[in-house]
Amino acid sequence: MIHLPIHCRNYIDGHWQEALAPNAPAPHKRWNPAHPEELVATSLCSGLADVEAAIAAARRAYRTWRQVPAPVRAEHLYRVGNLLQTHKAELAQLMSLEMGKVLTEAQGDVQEGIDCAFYYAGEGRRLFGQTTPSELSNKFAMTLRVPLGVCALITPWNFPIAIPCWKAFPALVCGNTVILKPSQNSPACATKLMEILTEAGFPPGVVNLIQGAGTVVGTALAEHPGIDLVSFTGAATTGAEVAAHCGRTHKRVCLELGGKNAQIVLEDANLDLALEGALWGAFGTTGQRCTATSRIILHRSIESEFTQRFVQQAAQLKLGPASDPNTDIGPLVNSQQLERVQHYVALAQQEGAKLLLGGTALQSTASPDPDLAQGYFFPPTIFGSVTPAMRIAQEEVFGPVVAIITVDSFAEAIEVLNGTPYGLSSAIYTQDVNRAFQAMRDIEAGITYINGPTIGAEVHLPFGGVKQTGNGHREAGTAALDVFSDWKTVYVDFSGQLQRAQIDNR
Ligand code: UN1
Repeated sequence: MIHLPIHCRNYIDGHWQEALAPNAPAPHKRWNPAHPEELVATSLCSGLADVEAAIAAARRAYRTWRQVPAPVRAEHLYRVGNLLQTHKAELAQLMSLEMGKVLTEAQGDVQEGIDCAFYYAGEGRRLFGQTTPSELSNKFAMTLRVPLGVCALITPWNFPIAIPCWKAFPALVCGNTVILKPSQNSPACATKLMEILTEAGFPPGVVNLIQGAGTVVGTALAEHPGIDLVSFTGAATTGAEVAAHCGRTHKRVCLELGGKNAQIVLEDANLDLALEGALWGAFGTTGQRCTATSRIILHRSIESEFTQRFVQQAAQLKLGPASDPNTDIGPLVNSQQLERVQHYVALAQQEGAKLLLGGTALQSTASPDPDLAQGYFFPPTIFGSVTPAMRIAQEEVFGPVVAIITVDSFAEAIEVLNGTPYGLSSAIYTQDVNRAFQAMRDIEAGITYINGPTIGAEVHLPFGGVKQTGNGHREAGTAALDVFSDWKTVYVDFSGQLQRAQIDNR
């Protein structure tokens, strides 16, 4: 049984605390997006004093945490994994109330955190460097991973457990200390995660949490010289601001931004499979994934059959509160997100796209189900007759809206897929092995699925994208270790003499 509302405080230097400034703004209120009259959480609107306190604590803790052997650091993560497992059902229930993810998917979100904990715990015994011969005799050369310092993790609401875990666990196992700044839309999930981290026994200052509304805390962290790295997941526009702040103090910044992910369906595809993939990819998580399928590129020969069946199947999906086990599609996260989706639907119609399904928020329909009348529900929405240059085919919507584009050849499909500023995830359905391999090579995206939906990346593989989806870094897998550590090169000369390198005596 979860008692609401949850008051979400900061966790700094091993203590839960209120905002430090005496005149801090009143706490932010987070409402259940299915029933916006139900208060789920209140969270602190922290200010600069809280940021300073967290950075000071994290810097102090870093001096000793970095000296703890990596396998011992990793033992904390094994405990975290077990605790997440114990609290999985409760966390999933809270997530569905707080940000509207349906229960099965919310459990999947927590499971991603659990997988991540065990994966990076294992990495604690595998932080391998390299050894190499020196060009001089009686000299030895090697590389080792060293931590960066204090890492600020600025995380979104759409994966409120998994994404903080993706960032925090590799950071911690590498020997960094962390400050988590979660979205104001999911403060309670972050609070519960931090409670689990404290129970796992991290020393004071190693893990810290600052709640905040708007950009005050994020900007302060990104500008502060006491932060060594910022890892940010969120909108491309915010990402550009974070990067600009980080640039002024030359700190490392890892950005995971938007997507305009496409699924190609070729003429030889298994249509049943492609339809299932499209439904799940476009409407799972109410389309609020950076990996969501927001374009479907169809070969003209199967366009009519695919579209007809897709519209028919999408129309069967059941909207409802995320905590109801019969719900397929939960609400959007808040009223701003609802307005954004409505804006894009109107825009697509103005551009000449043809609305084939959905398009109207439940709040605005004539006889809404009384139980759903107040929530931010938006039905599966499908546009046909979309051309690649339309804004609905270029810009990220972050909702249950998908644009169908028709093409005449495989080459055209790839060209259309690549023709956006983003490049996160992608999918192609074909039975032709040659085309599958060509697509693997030619699609401009960080992730390509062959005969699978654009969503569902696994924690032990690199995650991230090309072009404006990010700045070249990858999360997850061993790639994340490169984000959260530096390479130190060590030369050991055991000749007993001064050997001069770069003097040409060969
Ligand atoms: C995101 O939407 O920001 O690949 C992350 C997926 C999930 C992660 C999505 N494992 O769909």
